[in-house]
Amino acid sequence: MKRKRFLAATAALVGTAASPALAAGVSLPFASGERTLAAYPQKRQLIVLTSRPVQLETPAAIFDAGEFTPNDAFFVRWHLPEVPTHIDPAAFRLKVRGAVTSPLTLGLDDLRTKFEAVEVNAVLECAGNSRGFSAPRVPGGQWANGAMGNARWRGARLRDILARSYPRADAAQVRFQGAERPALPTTPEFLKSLDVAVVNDPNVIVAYEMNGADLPVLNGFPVRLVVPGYFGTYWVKALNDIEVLTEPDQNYWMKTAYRVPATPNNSVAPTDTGFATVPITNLTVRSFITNLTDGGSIGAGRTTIRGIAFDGGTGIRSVGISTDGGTTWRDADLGEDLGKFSFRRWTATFDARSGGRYVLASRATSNGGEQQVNRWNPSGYARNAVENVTVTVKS
Ligand SMILES: Nc1nc2c(c(=O)[nH]1)N[C@H]1C(S)=C(S)[C@@H](COP(=O)(O)O)O[C@H]1N2
Ligand SMILES: [Mo]
Repeated sequence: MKRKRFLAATAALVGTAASPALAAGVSLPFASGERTLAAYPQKRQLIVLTSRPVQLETPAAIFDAGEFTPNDAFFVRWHLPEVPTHIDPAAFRLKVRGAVTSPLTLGLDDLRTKFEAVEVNAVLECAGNSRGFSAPRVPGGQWANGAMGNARWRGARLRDILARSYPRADAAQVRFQGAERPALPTTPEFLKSLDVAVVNDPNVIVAYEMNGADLPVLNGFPVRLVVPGYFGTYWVKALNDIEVLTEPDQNYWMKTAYRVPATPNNSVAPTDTGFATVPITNLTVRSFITNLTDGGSIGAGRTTIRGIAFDGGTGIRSVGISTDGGTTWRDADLGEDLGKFSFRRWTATFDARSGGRYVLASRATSNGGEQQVNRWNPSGYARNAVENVTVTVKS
């Protein structure tokens, strides 16, 4: 029954961009930010960045509704044009192979029943989130701030799975691949690797549930890697192959793509060349005002500013709020702590004077002491600048 429903839901994914239900567009606040909205299978109306591969952005209003991003509103990012659309959960197999003593082939039931189930609240953010705001502009998907989301992930610990394969003592990295393959033989396959120290982190899981439900097919059904604190590029979707390597991975997606300058704040000047790079790892600390929009107008009187903050895994220490464009700051009240990898809500109030104009800003500090900074790099990765939200008060 379940499987039939799933196949029906995904059938519309095959073929053209005309299949999803289209709605009116949106205009994102940067050059060429005109986008259509479309409802893909298992998704509500989301902002379409590209349709082949399908890349969908979460509208900003969703982040004001709660700390967790609903599955049907969660952003979607794939690299290769042909994404998995027909996955039979009964036929699904996850292989563990390479530099191991006992290679494994696991079905979905094995993952659910043979390993302890654990849960973690964690933000998934694309390294290129907010890239559209980079100045000067940089190539790549021109995302606004919606290539991120927070979910409660449930699954088996990666280290427990690996332990059953008895990795060899000379294991250096572990490589992950999902179900999709390139359309052309010359295109590199999408492969991502993590150091042995990272795969042994008990927070890293092979997730078969997202917010208490199956993963949407566009978010990696039936299982995906969840690497709390790390950028989304490592969170391999439709995961079906785990290979233990004895040497650092030299494949395109590790050696060439998803690298940042090995400089303070991973930042360079647009004219800089010849700098060393390293693979991107942890999320940078960020905060967003979620209930007020830039250029909007509000009523006079006591006004609530509400938002979210998160970082790369130490948790949020404080969020500063300014109503005067960053001249003065005071602390917002932090909401419930849902774990160090989760969105953390915050609120503050201010008195909005009739006819006034306020340049609002939020600035988070992590428990690790990291603050939001202005950075620029050629891929627009890890952006976490303090952004202004200017509102005018009706008189
Ligand atoms: N199999 C597979 N997994 C993947 C990718 C991909 O292209 N193929 N893209 C990665 C990147 S860069 C990101 S940001 C996240 C996006 O996850 P989402 O689509 O569930 O939001 O998936 C990651 N996992
Ligand atoms: Mo990404």
